[in-house]
Amino acid sequence: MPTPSMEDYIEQIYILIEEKGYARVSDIAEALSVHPSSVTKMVQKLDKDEYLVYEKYRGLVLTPKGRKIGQRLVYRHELLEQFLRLIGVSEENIYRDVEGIEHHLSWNAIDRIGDLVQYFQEDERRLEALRDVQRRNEQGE
Ligand SMILES: [Mn+2]
Repeated sequence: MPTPSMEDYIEQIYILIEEKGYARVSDIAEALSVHPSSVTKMVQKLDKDEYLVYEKYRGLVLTPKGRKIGQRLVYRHELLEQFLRLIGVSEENIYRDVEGIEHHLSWNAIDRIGDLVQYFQEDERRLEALRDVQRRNEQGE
């Protein structure tokens, strides 16, 4: 199992490769606001654990194991953003809140949150009922 920090790197490398076709150390460092030497160190660890292969001229290539996990991490991040938006969390808090919780939930909890998001998406009236509760609570505050 990757550590939270490894998860951040795999997630970011997956996104960079999806968007640009490649992931350079400098791009990863910028995306994660860390020093390039930290990226190099982590890339070596991820290579050793077989999440990616570091090839001198081709750069970083995710292994099938790294790609599979990367895809799940991106899904988890997007689901949690959707969830927080759905329950009415302010837009300016969403990204930071997701970064704060994403590594600390079990996949079981992620799947159940997925059910809840689906529950609200399947019938518009359910979301309206939640908004009613929120309006009442705001008036009471
Ligand atoms: Mn994330």
